[in-house]
Amino acid sequence: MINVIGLGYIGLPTALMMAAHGVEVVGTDYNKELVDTLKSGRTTFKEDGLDELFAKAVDSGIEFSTEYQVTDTYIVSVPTPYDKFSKKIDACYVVSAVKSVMEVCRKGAVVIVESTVSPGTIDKFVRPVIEENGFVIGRDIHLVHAPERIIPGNMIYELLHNNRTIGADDKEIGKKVKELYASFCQGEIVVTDIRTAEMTKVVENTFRAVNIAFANELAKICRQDDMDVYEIIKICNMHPRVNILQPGPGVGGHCISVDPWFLVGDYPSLTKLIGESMAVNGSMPDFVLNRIYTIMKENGLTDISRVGLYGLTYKENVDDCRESPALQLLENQKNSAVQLKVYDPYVSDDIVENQYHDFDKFLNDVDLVVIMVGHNQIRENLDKLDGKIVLDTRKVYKTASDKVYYL
Ligand code: SAJ
Repeated sequence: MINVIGLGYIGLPTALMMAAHGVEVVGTDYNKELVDTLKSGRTTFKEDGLDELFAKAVDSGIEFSTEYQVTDTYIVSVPTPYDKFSKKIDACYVVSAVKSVMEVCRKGAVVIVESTVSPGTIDKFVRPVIEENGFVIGRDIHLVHAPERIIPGNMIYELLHNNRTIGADDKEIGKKVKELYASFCQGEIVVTDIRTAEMTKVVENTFRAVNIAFANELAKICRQDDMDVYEIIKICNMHPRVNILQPGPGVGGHCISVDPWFLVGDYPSLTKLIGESMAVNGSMPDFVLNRIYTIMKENGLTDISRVGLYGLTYKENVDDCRESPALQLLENQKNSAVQLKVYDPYVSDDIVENQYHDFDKFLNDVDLVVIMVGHNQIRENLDKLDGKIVLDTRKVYKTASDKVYYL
C-alpha cells in the first residue's frame, strides 16, 4: 500500500492515477475539510479529466484520511514555499510530514519526497529527522526524491506521458520506485542520485523563468520604440536553435515564480542572471499598470475605477490564483484610493474586493478591459468586448486595432 501525504495540486492527481492503475492507495492530508470533501465524492480543484480520474480511483478503492498509515511506501507531496526575506526554501511542511511518517512507519519503508526542493534540502532537513528517530538510512529507511513535472491545465495527460527523474541513494531502491511509477507512466524514467534530482527540477523551472524574463524584457524594449514583440519572437523562433517564450503580465503559480528563488537564496553571489530575471518578471504587473495609465490618457479616460481586470488566475484554463500577476498588480495598487474591478470566469469564490461574478455587470461597469489571462472562455468571447477599449496582455487578439492595445 502507498500512503500519499499531501492531497493538493500534485499529490491528489498522483494518488488518483496510482489507484486507477491498480495500486492500493490511501491519501492523507491534515486538512480535514479537504479530506471530507474527497470522501463525499467531490474533487477540490478544477482540472481537465480530474473528475473522471477521481471516479476511477474511487471505484478502485482509494481511501482518504487525515491519519498517516502504517505501510512500507510513502509519497510526500506537500508545499515548499520560500522565505520572502532570505529567498531560501522553507522546508517546514516537508520536515513535519516526514516527522509524522517516522512516527508510524515500519523498518524497511521507502520515503519518496515528490515536493520540489532546493539542492541539499534532503541532506540538510530530511535525513536528520529520520536519524533522530533512531533509523539508519539505507538499512531501516530508504530515501528517494522523485520530483513531479506535470503542468496545471494538462496534468492528467502529463502524468501519463512525461519523462520522470528518480533520485535515490541506492540504485536498487531507485529501480523499485521506477517500477512503481511505471505502473502508469509511459515516459522514460531516469534513475540518478538525490542531489542531482533536486537540482534538475529547480533548474528546469529556472530555465523557464529566465526565458520568460527575456521575453518580458524584449516586450519593454519593443514598447519603447513601437516594435511588435510578438512578430519579432515569432520570426526569431523560426531559427532552428532559438525558442523564446511569450511575454506576459508577470509570472505566477507556485513553481516558476518560486523555485528559482531557492538558488538565489543559497547561492546569492552566483545567481546574478537568475535574480535579475526574477526581478524583471516581478516588474511586469507594474509595467501593465503603467500601460493602463498611458492608454487611459490616450483615450481621455480619467476614472480608474472603470478599469477592469479580465482574468485573475495565474494562467489560462485553471482556477488557481496563487501568486497570480493580477493579484500582484492589485497588491501593488492597494494603497490607491480607487480600486480596479475584477472578473474571472474560472474563479467562483470571492477572493478580492470589487470582484464580479456576473460578466455582463462587469462589462457594464468598465470602459477599459485588461485581459490578464488567456482562458479559452475569454478567447472565444472576444466579440462581447466590442465597443470597449482593451489592453490585451496575453495576445489573445490576432491583430491590434485603435481599440485593442498590447503590452
Ligand atoms: N508564462 C509567461 N510566458 C510564457 C509561459 C508562461 O508569461 O511563455 C507565465 C504563465 O502565464 C504563468 C507562469 O509563467 O503565470 C508559469 O506558468 P507555466 O505554464 O510556465 O508553468 P507552471 O508554473 O504552471 O508549471 C511549471 C512547469 N515547469 C516547466 O515547464 C519547466 C511544470 O512542468 C512543473 O511541473 C511545474 O512548474 C512545477 O510543479 O514545478
